Amino acid sequence: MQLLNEKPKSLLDVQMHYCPGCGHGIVHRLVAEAMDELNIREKTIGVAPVGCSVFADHYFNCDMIQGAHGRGPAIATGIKRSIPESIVFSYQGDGDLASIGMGEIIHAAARGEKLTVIFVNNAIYGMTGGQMAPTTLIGQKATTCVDGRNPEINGFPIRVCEMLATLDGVVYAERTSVHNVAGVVKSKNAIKKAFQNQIENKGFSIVEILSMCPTNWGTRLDNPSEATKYVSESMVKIFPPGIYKDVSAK
Ligand SMILES: Cc1ncc(C[n+]2csc(CCOP(=O)(O)OP(=O)(O)O)c2C)c(N)n1
Ligand code: SF4
Repeated sequence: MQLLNEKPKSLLDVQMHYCPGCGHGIVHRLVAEAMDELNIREKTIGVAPVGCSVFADHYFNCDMIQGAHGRGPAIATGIKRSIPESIVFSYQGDGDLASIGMGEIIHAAARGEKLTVIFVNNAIYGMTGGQMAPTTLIGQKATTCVDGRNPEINGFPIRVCEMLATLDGVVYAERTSVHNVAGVVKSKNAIKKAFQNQIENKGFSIVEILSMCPTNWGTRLDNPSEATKYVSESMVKIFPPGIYKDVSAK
């Protein structure tokens, strides 16, 4: 019998703790597949965030370190500068990267640190129970805006890829999603490219991946497809997938 699909070697054979329908597990698999295919597992060092993916270091089969909330890019900078031959990635949620860690990500990008950033945007604080994030959509309900995000009170969602693409240190910024098969395939290619850029010693690369949080979006847990519909019907309108910067394409 021909084996068509096997677990990536860059993932440990353990059960993940994510909720049914969560996008983090899919993104983990794609990162691991990219590491396997580029044959970089043994020299890769990942920085796990604070957020639902805080246990990413229990799942990836490469060297990992856990960062304080939002500090992934600073920790990754220190690792990459002291071990330049390593491949370093920071894995972050939208609360981690775009709220408490906004200063870190902007300055790492502006400095052109040779890092790969995997940014999982699920438009909410998942781990702490569904508070509003900088990426929460207008009208989206969260525990800290129970009637829905109101721009008069809560401001507007932040488009991270568009913003970082303006910085000269950034060589690659792409937004994808994992809510359907086409999005998963594009996410995989984007993650691979973001690692490839680092292998070629280019500058800062970020992949923003729109992802589902059925638990805190109030969608039915027994029907995770309601959450994928929220991505396709609402999130992509505010956060259009696409390549926002690719210096190598010039
Ligand atoms: C310094 C600090 N402030 C606040 C927290 C509480 N906290 C833990 S996870 C989190 C938000 C995580 O949201 P996000 O980064 O979007 O990740 P998700 O859980 O949605 O994947 C917060 C505020 C913390 N752990 N440390
Ligand atoms: S709370 Fe949301 S982000 Fe966290 S594991 Fe559950 S579905 Fe995923």
